[in-house]
Amino acid sequence: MKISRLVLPFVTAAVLAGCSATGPHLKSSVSEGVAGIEARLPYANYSNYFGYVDSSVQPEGKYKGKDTYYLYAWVPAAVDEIGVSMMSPAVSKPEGADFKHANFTPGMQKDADKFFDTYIVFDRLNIIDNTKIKNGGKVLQNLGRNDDTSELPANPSGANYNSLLRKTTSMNNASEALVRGVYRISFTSFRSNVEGSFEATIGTNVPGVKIAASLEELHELVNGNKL
Ligand SMILES: [Ca+2]
Repeated sequence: MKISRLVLPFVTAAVLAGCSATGPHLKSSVSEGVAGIEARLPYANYSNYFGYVDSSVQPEGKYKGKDTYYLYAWVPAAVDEIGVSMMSPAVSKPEGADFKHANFTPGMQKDADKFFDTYIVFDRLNIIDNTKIKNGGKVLQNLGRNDDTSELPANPSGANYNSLLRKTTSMNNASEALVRGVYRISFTSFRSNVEGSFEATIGTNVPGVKIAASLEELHELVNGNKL
């Protein structure tokens, strides 16, 4: 197997990072042919978030009339590409650097089998100053949405209802550039209620992407306890 110099840092970093959680499932848009088979390469860095939705977790908004929940991500530098995936139920266990909602462990103890059909929307917010994350902001532009993908494992019902999207930066259109700042994953479901566990994954070529369920929490993750 011959690996070109261009892709070697991608592969090496992914191996060193250990490819935890859904890392191996969420792949980049860069692919390489090996022995006649074209395969997508992993991202250099992955960040994972584990959550559990039940009646104790309130939706924060509406998307096309459906109750919608938000996750916020801090991307510390401009990136070439961002990949986002969401699977329900969570299929792996949170590890050291993974982010976790306070309701994840109690929810899993109550009913680990519960899952929903995911739908994700990915937006960039107008927050680029890390010291102002808690002040909030608004959506600058939508960067993609996805309901179902066959790239992720099927859910326990055997349906490929999990979600995955990728967005590459634009050199020509400043509003489509993936700059340092805050991004938002909205998630909901159009075939069921949002109930049960999920794991969300973000892949990029930079380390240090952080994910939280609120801007206050993200602010604290990024800036330390300096609220
Ligand atoms: Ca779906």
